[in-house]
Amino acid sequence: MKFFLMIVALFAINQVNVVAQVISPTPEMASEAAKTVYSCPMHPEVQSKKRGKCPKCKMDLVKQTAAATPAAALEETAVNTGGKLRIPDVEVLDQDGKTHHFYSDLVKGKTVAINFIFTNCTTICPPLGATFARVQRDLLGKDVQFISVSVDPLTDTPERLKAWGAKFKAGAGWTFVTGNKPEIDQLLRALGASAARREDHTPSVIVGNDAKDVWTRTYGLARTTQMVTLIENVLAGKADESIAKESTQP
Ligand SMILES: [Cu+2]
Repeated sequence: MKFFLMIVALFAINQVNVVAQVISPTPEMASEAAKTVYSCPMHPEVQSKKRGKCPKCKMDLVKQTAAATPAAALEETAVNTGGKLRIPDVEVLDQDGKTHHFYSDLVKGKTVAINFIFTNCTTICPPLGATFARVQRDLLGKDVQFISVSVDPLTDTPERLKAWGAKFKAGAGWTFVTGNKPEIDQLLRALGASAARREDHTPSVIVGNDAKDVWTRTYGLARTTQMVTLIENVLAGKADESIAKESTQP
């Protein structure tokens, strides 16, 4: 672990040096840099003035803007609503083109795992989909619903989402959600998953038991067994924060 951190640190230092050699900062750039904060999407407490990786989960730190602080946004949402995540009941379309109200039809009274994808993504979405598929198979017979919300509703038609799900052999109980952009944007904001660019979307997964009002968030690229354990705990009404955090440790 220490060795790994050293490598990360050396890599970070090296990158900074390269940047410093290429561009000599102007005063404006320096003041811009001073204002810029990079933070981990999963661990908002991890903040840095430089690009790099989160020491807790190794995710790339992302530049913090009002629109791109998913974990912080979720916390804010939870605090604003007295600890309860307020999930909008917007109209959405599933992969068969059927209309649903997001909260009342897909979430209310259920245990759900929600991730955020777009079908043209060539980076984290394929592994996010593959992980969901493995978790769904491991939880076969358990009352858990899987939901993938498109962060690119203008491109992701129901047909595209259906084809994308088929690649992962998505089973019954896995709903792919798209819809009109304003509604989907509202949904993404409420779930703390909006990003200025679709490429910057969060790899986090929201796991919740609506009946027992237990909600947590985990890293969508965590090991399958860790996500399975977390979902089983949430299904049982246990929100063990340490489980969510552990799942991001190396
Ligand atoms: Cu992606």
